[in-house]
Amino acid sequence: MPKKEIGKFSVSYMQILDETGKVDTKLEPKINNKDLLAMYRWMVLSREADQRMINMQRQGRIGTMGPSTGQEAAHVIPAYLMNEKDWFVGAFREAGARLVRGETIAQALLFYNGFEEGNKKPKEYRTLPVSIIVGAQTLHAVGIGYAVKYRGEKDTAVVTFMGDGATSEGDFHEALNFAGVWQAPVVFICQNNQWAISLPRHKQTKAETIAQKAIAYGIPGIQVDGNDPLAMYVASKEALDRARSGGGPTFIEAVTYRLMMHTTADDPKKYRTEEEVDEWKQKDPLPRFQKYLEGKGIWDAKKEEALVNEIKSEVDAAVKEFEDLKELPAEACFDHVFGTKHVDIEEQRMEFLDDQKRGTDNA
Ligand SMILES: Cc1ncc(C[n+]2csc(CCOP(=O)(O)OP(=O)(O)O)c2C)c(N)n1
Ligand SMILES: [Mg+2]
Repeated sequence: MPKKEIGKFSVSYMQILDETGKVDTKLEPKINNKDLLAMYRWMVLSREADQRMINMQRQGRIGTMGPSTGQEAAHVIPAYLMNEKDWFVGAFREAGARLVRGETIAQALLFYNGFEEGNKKPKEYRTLPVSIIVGAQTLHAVGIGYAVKYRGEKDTAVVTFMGDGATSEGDFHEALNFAGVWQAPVVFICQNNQWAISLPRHKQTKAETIAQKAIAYGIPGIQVDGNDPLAMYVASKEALDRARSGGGPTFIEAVTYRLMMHTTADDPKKYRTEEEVDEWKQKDPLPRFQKYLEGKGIWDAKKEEALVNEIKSEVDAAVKEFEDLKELPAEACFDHVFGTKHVDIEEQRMEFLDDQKRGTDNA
């Protein structure tokens, strides 16, 4: 019996707006000016909030946080394309996307200062809290996707984010497998930012691309320039349309870069070179998008200056709102462990309150 080829697989890469601001007009999506300017604004707001939070952490005004500077196109654009019926199941490096979804900067500041109130969201708000457990959220997303399908909810997609490091977790592979088998309406977006703390992408996997992992699970996968807002727009829209119309899951590898530290508790100079960071700075999604808008005649230096000032005031106001908040109850950490009151948790709460009353610090 001769051997015969029974499968042939390929992986596509998409870039529409390159580093220099040149556009591939054949692939360029038709986006109205209002949406283009709104997406740019979210990206600039995300960057400013991020930089401010790093400064605040350095000043001891908030706790540890993980910056998303440099990765704005990869998460802000898909979030912009989502609607209120869609579910957002993030990891911890999609701060801009969370702002697009309606979370406030003041809430983010609360979260990074350890206050549960930062996670308080209206019931109908289909955005899950930050998932610190690397990769776990991908399974939550598929579970929700399965429920959406089981209940026959129409026009609803679940979008989940994970990093390159998460793709080595068992959870990630189980999630992709279930999503493929169940044809769950899930859009997986891997922000491949080249690093998982100090572990470089080439030590994460021997595979040439992360996108190709989707093939093994029967899911359409694509590698996209994750610093290209237009490519992210096209890939995310296609994936969302597929999910919402019953076409099943999609996997997007967004190739991007973490320009800052892993978290404010990390010093990246210990494991990567300045040259590498400088090289990626040339691919920054913000100036690239700015050039594109200028080329379309809808942006200029004056508008940029006005936007930057407006956004700085917006962030100032959020910081003030957060810092003006009076004492928040320390026992809030017992409030949301379960959906309803639980006897063990209530016992721990009483013990904690008792300790507080006695002025001991073993709480
Ligand atoms: C299950 C689990 N293992 C380890 C950690 C510690 N940890 C936090 S972030 C991280 C690296 C994640 O890298 P990646 O998935 O690429 O996301 P990035 O931080 O680059 O956005 C690790 C190992 C964790 N939070 N959860
Ligand atoms: Mg990473």
